[in-house]
Amino acid sequence: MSKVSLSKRLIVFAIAALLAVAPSALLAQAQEVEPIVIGVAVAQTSNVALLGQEQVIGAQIAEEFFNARGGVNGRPIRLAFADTGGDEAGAINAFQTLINRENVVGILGPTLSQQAFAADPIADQAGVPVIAPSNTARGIPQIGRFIFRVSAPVAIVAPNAVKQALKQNPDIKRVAVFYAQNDAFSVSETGTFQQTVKDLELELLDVQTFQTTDTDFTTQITNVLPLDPQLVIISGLAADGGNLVKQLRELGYEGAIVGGNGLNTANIFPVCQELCDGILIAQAYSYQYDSEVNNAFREAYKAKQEKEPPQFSGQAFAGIQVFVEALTNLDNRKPLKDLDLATLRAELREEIMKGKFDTPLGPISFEETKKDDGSPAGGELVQEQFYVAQIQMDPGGATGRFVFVD
Ligand code: 1QQ
Repeated sequence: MSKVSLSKRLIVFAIAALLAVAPSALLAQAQEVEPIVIGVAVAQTSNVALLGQEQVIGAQIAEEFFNARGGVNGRPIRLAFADTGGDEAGAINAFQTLINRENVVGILGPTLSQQAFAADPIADQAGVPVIAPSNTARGIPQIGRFIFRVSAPVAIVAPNAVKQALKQNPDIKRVAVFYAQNDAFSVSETGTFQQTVKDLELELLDVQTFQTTDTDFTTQITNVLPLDPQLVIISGLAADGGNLVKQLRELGYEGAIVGGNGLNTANIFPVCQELCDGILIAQAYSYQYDSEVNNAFREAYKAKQEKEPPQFSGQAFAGIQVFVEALTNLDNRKPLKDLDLATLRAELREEIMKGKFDTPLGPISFEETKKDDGSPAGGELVQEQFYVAQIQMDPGGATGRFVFVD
């Protein structure tokens, strides 16, 4: 018996003695209000924390929000956080800790697709549902039956930013593309961007590669600038992407810039400062979306952070919401207290798959996918609304914001 449960038993016995009721009855009640533990495995450290920090905030707001509304039929949830850092090994460790030590019912995470391809198979084999809050590469739900995402795939989201660049300047013809070749999401996203360039009958002048750990992009930029691009499209992560934008401008590039999902955070502002101004980024969430749950989330976020909620926070909130509502639906069908952990996890997978959820992202649901060999896989997101935002920096470049333009 652990120290915690020993002391809990002593308190229960003391209360029972005072009330002169059977201790076992009170113990059963104490057991019932044990929180349901949901794991959150995102990047709280490393460069990837520029993206992961926003997920922590979104998940914490969801925990408070749903517990204030009674949790899962009166039983509170508790989020168990495990830091993945920025790489695959960190994500695998965090998943193992949450699955085996925290005994979570499911996991929200990890931050990067690159990490998901390494860590998700572990959860899938253990029969633990995973909801990806920000994994947008092709093939994520196909990792396994227990894998879902609330982050719409790049193939659907990314083209909107290129179309918006053309709306703003219909003369654009010549396009250069940059991407981080050591990151699965960036490779997937650049494939979509390059296909979009072809579909829109633009001229793809050049494709330059870099690493997410790079800080100096002079070689790639000086290769491209003589070709006189009118649009540069970047697929990378926040620090490298922000530096690339900064150096493009410093070396004289004046045309349009489309950034991918890895640049989709105000945490790039300190990197490119006023030179971030004008970057177009497609969005799977808008704080302006008018619904009861989004208005409540927006208010809760603003009360804490004194700014509008960003996409990664909105998606993390939505992921926790899916867990809470699917658990509630399951509890209504089969009381959770009657299920062992393995059964609960397996049943939760089925509830997530068949649920409909009214989230800050709008109404969402999931559709079954298959692996390449035809065997059943996880749930791909079905979402209706997408947007485009443009970064607007204040003079001096210390502050700025995402302005929705579409
Ligand atoms: C992915 C992404 C990241 C840029 C989100 C943080 O979309 O890795 O799939």
